[in-house]
Amino acid sequence: MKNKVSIIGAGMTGSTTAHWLAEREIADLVLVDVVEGMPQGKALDLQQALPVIGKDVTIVGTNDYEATAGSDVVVITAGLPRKPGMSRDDLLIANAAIVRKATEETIRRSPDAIYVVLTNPLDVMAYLTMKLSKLSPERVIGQAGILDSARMRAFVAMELGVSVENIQCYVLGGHGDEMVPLTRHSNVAGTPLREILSPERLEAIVNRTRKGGGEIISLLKTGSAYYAPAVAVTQMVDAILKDKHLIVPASAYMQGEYGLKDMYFGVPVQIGSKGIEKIIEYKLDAAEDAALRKSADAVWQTTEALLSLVNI
Ligand code: TXD
Repeated sequence: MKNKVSIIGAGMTGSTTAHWLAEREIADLVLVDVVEGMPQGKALDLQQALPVIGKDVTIVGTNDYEATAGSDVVVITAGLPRKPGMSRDDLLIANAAIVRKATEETIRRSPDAIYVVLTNPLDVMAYLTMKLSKLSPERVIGQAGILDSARMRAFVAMELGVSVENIQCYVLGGHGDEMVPLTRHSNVAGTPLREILSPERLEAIVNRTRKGGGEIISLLKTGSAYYAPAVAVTQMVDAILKDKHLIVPASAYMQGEYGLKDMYFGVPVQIGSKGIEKIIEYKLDAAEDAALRKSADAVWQTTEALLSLVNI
């Protein structure tokens, strides 16, 4: 029997995730959106691309959650971006309502699913999904760290003219401006980044990584990044469906790890068929620890704002 992945929100990241996943031929796909005709049209278009690349999966586009029944993985990308005049709290309320609906409609049809959440504010929306679904925390994972680390890897590759395959970077913390690129743990074919790049160049790469999402938003003018976020989700779904025990940074529920509790936060995790199998605790130096705490404070503030605005 084929696996089934439902993607809620067939916008830029949702439909691009469907594209990357279809290429891997690892699951039948369902795209759900509130806009009438749009998920149906995108699904049909993508379905018609598959004869050319020789992939046999079924892609359904719909406005009805019924088609999501029995999903192995549910990906939540539904949400609104911030519009002029909208505060972060306004966005929080709007996206919390959307994520609530997506979670409630999917969990009763797919009680055994693993959830991968993408909607912003990411760490808090993953928290909300976990609370509303009443799933155990390891079954709800937020995507941020693979993307942020991939951005840093791309910048290092561009700087050094080395294959991206040789570059490992680890960005932890919340998915926001306070994220923590761990330069001490990042390397090029085993050689620490700090031994290859000058402190100035490294700092420039760290700063560009932190602002990586904003750089793309200001270039695109409408909307935000979608190729890299979508392929990051795809890697997580692949690791779940193939039970890969893959270690990547992702947003996970903290139960004392890194001294944090009752919040979602970006840390190294091991992903397999049951979701998060393990949270890995790096030994951090004082500067890394301080940066992580600052990032955690920012996520905690948004989590508290959610709790004051939304009943869960
Ligand atoms: O790495 C990350 N975590 C991020 C997160 C990287 C990129 C995008 N990030 C966030 O994902 C972004 O800030 C948004 O909160 C979500 C979705 O971003 P995307 O770029 O895909 O936005 P779009 O193109 O506007 O798509 C959102 C879709 C759109 O088609 C809406 O009609 C739909 O969500 N939508 C809904 N679908 C189903 N159900 C409901 N209620 C609903 N409301 C809106």
